[in-house]
Amino acid sequence: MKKELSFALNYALNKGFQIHPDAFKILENVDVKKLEKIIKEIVREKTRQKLFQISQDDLETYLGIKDDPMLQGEIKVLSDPTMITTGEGVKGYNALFSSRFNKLKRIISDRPESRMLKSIASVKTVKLEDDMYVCGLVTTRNSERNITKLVLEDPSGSFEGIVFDAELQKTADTLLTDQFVMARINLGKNLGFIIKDLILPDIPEQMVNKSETEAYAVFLSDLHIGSKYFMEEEFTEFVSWLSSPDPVARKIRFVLIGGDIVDGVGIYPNQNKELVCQTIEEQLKKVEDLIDKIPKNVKIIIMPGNHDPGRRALPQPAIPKKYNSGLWERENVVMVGNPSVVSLNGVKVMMFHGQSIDDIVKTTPGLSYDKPTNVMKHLLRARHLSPIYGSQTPIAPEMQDLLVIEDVPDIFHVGHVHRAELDMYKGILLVNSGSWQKQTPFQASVGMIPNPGIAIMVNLKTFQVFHENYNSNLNNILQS
Ligand code: D5M
Ligand code: FE
Ligand code: ZN
Repeated sequence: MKKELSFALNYALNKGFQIHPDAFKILENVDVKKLEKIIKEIVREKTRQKLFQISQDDLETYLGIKDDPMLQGEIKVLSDPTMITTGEGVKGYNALFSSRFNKLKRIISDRPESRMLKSIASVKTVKLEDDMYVCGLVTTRNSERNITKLVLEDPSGSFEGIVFDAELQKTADTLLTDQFVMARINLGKNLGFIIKDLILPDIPEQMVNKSETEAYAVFLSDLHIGSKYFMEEEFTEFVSWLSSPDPVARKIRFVLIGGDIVDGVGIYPNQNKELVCQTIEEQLKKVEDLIDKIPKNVKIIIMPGNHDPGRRALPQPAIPKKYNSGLWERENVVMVGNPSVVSLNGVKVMMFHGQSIDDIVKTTPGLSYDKPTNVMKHLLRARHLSPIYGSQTPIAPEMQDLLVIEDVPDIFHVGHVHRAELDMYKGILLVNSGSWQKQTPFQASVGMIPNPGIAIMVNLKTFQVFHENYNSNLNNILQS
């Protein structure tokens, strides 16, 4: 028994108190630094009442940890790609890109400038005197010393424009291939088009939805269960904290897992040498065992990432039942695809594993792995979760582009890059939930420094953010 605990027990016994076994269980879970103060105050209060027994109820009342039955835990899945119908070959890709264009054109039509929008084919034929607006997907971006050339495409055709303005060039240089943009254009002296302004769909400033009660959500991702670098001890400690008397733990009603829940099998060469569980079934069984330690009044949302079983191309359906029906059958578990939008007591959370970050940091000046929330802002401005087609992130030829950010979320939850980080953008809380896997030899070889072992928690009524750090090597971990 810890010395602080035996001190507390002896203190109460010496004052003539009895301690009920259920109360003892709670004391065992209390932070040892707080034990002395707690026991002395309870003894003083109960001595005053002339009641010499300490019960579970006494402790729960003192610690404010009674689970509040009024705390809501209502979850609705608002958007989930699990039941998608995939198109075929070229036909599928045409449908995908025309859906992308149409959805984003609808989004940008809220802008006043869009009343002056013309099709690309038509601006080529009319005599341009005033500025005109066109919109399209970026097919090429070429930066030379002091100009940037852009090629945009809409259903009527494609057009090349040149950016001369130095400030505007900075914006142009951050445009991603296949991203949607609106351009103000004019005809230059030698009949080329000059781009005078670039307008992104972006997010309007808005009021976020909040929960009526103070329920908390925990944001996790990249557990990599099955990998020998999975921080099993720390994660188990965190899971037992969820049933501890800590007042924050007692208010948790949701746990969101944003992908890479397992390390998978055959994901990278020679992976088997870095696995402690060699099959998907074994890995998912371990997930089940850990999840079973979470209190049953907590809803757990599980979304896949690039290491989880099932389809690799985006959008990804939920982890298929055939690998572990137990997860699908649990009453407190909700299996969703990647990306998904869920409502937690009315707060809209958009969950996306974040595969596209790899492609974006490679081609965009100013963006890097150590500030993933900056990439998340970029995605919100583009109103698309994975604009670049044909790079490392596989995208399936769906009839609809389900990666367009149609609904503005209140919280945007991403993982993948193994760096826990928080930020805000136009009232939206941005959470990158880090990881529970130590730095792997691969990550070390490319200089990626993860900050694993941090659980981010959000009070859904106030949007106040907390975190629990289980990584003894990290002190100041979150920039916000
Ligand atoms: O990815 C964790 C992070 O490591 C993510 O930012 C991508 C990066 N990563 C992982 N494997 C590779 C390869 N082969 N090339 C480049 N970057 C990589 P995770 O999804 O957890 O493996
Ligand atoms: Fe990962
Ligand atoms: Zn990943």
